[in-house]
Amino acid sequence: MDYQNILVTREEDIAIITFNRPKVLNALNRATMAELSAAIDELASDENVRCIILTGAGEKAFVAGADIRELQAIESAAEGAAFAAQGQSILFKIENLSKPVLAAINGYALGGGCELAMACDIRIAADTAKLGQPEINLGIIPGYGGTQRLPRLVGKGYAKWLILSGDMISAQEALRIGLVEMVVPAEELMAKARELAHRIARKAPLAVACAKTSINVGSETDLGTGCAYEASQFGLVCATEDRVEGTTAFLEKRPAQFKGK
Ligand code: CO8
Repeated sequence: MDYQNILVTREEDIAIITFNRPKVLNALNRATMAELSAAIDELASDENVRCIILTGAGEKAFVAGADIRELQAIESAAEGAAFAAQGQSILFKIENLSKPVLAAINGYALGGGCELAMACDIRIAADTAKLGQPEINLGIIPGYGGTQRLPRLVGKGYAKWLILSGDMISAQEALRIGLVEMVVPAEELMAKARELAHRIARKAPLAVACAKTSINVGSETDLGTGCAYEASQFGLVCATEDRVEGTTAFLEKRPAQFKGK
C-alpha cells in the first residue's frame, strides 16, 4: 500500500513503521492514524513479520501528539468523543496484535505520542527523548487512553503528576518511574531496537503471542482469573509443533528451528 504520512519497511523477520511528518514533529492527524491502522492490518497478516518497531522520522520527535490543528477544529462534545474513540480503537489494535510492537522513542513522545508508546509492548528511549502528557496546557485531557494506561504503567501518583501538571520528563526520569523500559544513547537507539526485535522474532511466534495475550489479559483481571487464562494459553502452546521442537532441540543440545506451527 502507498502511504503518505508513514514509512513501512521490512527487514528480514521484522517491520519498522516510521511516522514521517517531521515538519510538525510527526503529529498524528486523522490521515496518519488511518494509515497506521492500515499498516498494522497489513503487517498482522504478513507471516514473515514477527515483530514491529514504531519510531519517528527526523532528529527531534517520536510523535509530538495529536495534530493540534485538528483538535482546534473540533466543534462539539460528540465530535470530540468520537475522535478519541476512533484513535483509541487503533491503539487497542496495536495492544491486542498477536505480534509484539516496540516503541523506539527517538525524541518527543508527547500527548498522543506518549499514549501510542504506552500501547506498545516495550518502550526503548533515546537518552535525548522527552515524554509527557501536556494536554492540560491546551485545556483538554489525554484522549488516546493516557488517563488509563499511564496509571497502569507507573501508578496513580506519577500519572496524576504528569497529567495534571503537563510536565515533560527526561528519558532517565521516565525510566525511573517505569514509563520506559530501557534508555540508550540516541545514536544506538535503532540498533538496540532492531537487535531486540530480531531476537524476539526468532522465538516461537505462537508462544510469543500467547505470552503477550496472557500478560495483557492477566493485568486487567484478578490473579485467579489471570492464572486460569495462562493455563489455557499454556495448553494451546503445548499443542504446537514448536513445543516439540523447542524441548527436543534443548535435549539434543542444538538450536531450535521454530516454524510458527
Ligand atoms: N500538532 C500540530 N503541530 C505541531 C505539534 C502538534 N502536536 N507539535 C509540534 N507541531 C508543529 C509546530 O506548530 C511547528 O510548526 P511551524 O514550524 O509551522 O510553526 C513545528 O511542529 C515545530 O514545532 P516547534 O517550533 O514548536 O518546535 P520546538 O522545538 O520549539 O518545540 C515542542 C517542540 C515542545 C514539542 C512543541 O512543538 C510542542 O509543545 N508541541 C505540542 C506538544 C503537545 O501539546 N502535544 C499534545 C497534543 S494534544 C494530544 O496529543 C491529545 C491526544 C488525544 C487526542 C484524542 C482526541 C483526538
